[in-house]
Amino acid sequence: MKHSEPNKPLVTHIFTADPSAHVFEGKLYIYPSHDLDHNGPSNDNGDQYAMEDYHILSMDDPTAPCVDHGEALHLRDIPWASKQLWAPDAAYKNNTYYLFFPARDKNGIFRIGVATSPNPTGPFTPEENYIPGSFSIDPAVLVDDDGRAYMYFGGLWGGQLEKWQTGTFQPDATGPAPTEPALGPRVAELSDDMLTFKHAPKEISIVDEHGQPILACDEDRRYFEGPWVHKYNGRYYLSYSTGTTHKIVYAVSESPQGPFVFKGTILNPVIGWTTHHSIVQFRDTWYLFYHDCSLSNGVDHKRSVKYTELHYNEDGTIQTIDPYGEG
Ligand code: FUB
Repeated sequence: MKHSEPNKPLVTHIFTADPSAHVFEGKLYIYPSHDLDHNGPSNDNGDQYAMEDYHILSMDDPTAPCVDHGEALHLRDIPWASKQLWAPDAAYKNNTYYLFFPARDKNGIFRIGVATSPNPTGPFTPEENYIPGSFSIDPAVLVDDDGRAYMYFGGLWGGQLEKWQTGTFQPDATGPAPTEPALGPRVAELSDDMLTFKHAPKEISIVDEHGQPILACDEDRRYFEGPWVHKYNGRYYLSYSTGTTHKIVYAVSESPQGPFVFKGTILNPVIGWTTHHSIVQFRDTWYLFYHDCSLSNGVDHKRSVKYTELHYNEDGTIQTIDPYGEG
């Protein structure tokens, strides 16, 4: 089998996107979306992302061959879901692996579900219903050092976050005016069994260096989708996609629920409209997992998961990565 290399597709026999990477049992496990080819519509609603199952990938280390463990969960086995298995994440707690995933419910509204397995590669058994009170897309779960677990989620446009500003689904709602604060991702602490929220999701505040909210018109910095939270030297780093400006950027907080202070860019734009990432430490090196559309020559819904090293400066800021630069 082929060895894995930085900035190269981890697998080429299927298209994969939205990688959530974790170290479980001393190995790297990647929980991606599984992109499907089709001739359906492509639009701002994200209809082109018509995924139906999840395949989990693993590597013994970043130079080892990447193994596809096959189908771990399929749409047909999720009682509440109708279509579009988008970006998932996984967590380990209570001697159990949890797969968190968004999908449209039978009314076409994105919800977030959970499925469990004794193994990091599944197969995963879904719960009968989605997590009560969940909505929108792109769950990312941080199990903190004290054992408390937090889910971060939310995405604009196809991800429907604008439609939840009142707390209930408003099908015709649009985002805030350009000079209003941008919408933030949501956070909810998970119950000890990881199957429900402890409280209604709260909006996370992302502010600039003066403590002023990032505005909706500030498309180089405002939140769009794909949150990820990791800890470095005791501080919480929230990273996310800016959507229309195609960057992965980050903000830092002393608390897992914010407010987060904007810091800078982690990843410059990749080939393709979407950009989606995760950050993980393996042994003593930090890695950024991301995707692009180079293998499909730019077809937005045929993406490939890659990784590269991530480096911090002495003050805790992160060095910006050029996905097509040296190294
Ligand atoms: O893969 C479908 C959607 O595209 C994800 O949920 C977003 O983060 C974007 O990558």
